[in-house]
Amino acid sequence: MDQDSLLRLLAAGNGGYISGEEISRSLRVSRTAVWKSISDLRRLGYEIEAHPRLGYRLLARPDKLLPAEVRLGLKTARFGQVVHHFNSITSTNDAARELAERGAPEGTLVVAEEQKSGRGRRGRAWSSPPGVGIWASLVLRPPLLPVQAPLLTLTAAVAGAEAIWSVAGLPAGIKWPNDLLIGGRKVAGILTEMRAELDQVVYVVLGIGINVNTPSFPTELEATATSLYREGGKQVSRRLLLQAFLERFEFWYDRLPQEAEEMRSRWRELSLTLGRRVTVISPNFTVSGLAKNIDREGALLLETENGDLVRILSGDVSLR
Ligand code: BTX
Repeated sequence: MDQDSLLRLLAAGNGGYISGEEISRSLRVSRTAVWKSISDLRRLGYEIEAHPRLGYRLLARPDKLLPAEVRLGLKTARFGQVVHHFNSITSTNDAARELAERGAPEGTLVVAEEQKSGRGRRGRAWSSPPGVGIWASLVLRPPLLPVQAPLLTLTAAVAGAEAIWSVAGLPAGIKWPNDLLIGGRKVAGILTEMRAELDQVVYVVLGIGINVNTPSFPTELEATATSLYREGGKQVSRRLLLQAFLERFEFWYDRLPQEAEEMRSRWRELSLTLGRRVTVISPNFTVSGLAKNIDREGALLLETENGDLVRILSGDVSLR
């Protein structure tokens, strides 16, 4: 039986009873099948009361990003419609890459309660403790050239900032290329990895980590990291936030590459980097200058002291 439909019915009851007969009629399954699916949901952590005369009543849903939870009320066509959920995993990007290699459709989402070896860029670690964040990766098959792939990081950053604003009411800004900051501290990061041929992207795995209800950070991150809970003083629903992210990301993604200009101007509004004197550090060079703009492919344009315009494809920015 379709678990999503059963959950939708129970959730629509708003804590009231719905009879087994009504469920079996709407879903066109036997009463025994209903009972079996109710048991499955209970095993996943749903608290469901069964009353001999009145029927079933949903008392509590697990605070986990289970597939049925992510899909319940999700307004996307593709992003997050197929979900692979893990209680614990090494890295959602690795699992999504394997799925992509095996032909997973665009929009396939891997999400975990906890990552044991969550990654940032250049092999850096991403702290991903259980139950308090969104650690998720999407399989994408974008109609882009490999050189345009950085646009995806910008697009996801815009979607992340919009989702945080709409669900938590907090203003997150974007630090080029892949960080979201609140009050100067990192609240989210994006890791984009791709497989490409010379003239075509085969697939992209786009991973996003958002510190949602993290109460405190390891000592080494205490000064530079923050969470929505720490900024706003209240718990934020990871489910609603993930759904908002998927909806905003799909919206902008579907406009690439033809209508990328609209996304770029939204990016500029949310940017913490443009108009600032910055230093960009990458393994091969360090360059300082005034951050003037981002170009069509998502590269950062810096004006150096002697007036040269330098185009930067990747690196770590420090805002001065
Ligand atoms: P980044 O290389 O820009 O940032 C990594 C740096 O951020 C670390 O070196 C550390 O200083 C700091 N940091 C580590 N953990 C956190 C945290 N939880 N909050 C704030 N700062 C932190 C950023 O890389 C990209 C991160 C992507 C994470 C997602 S989670 C789902 C997916 N799976 C996976 O393994 N990575 C991505």
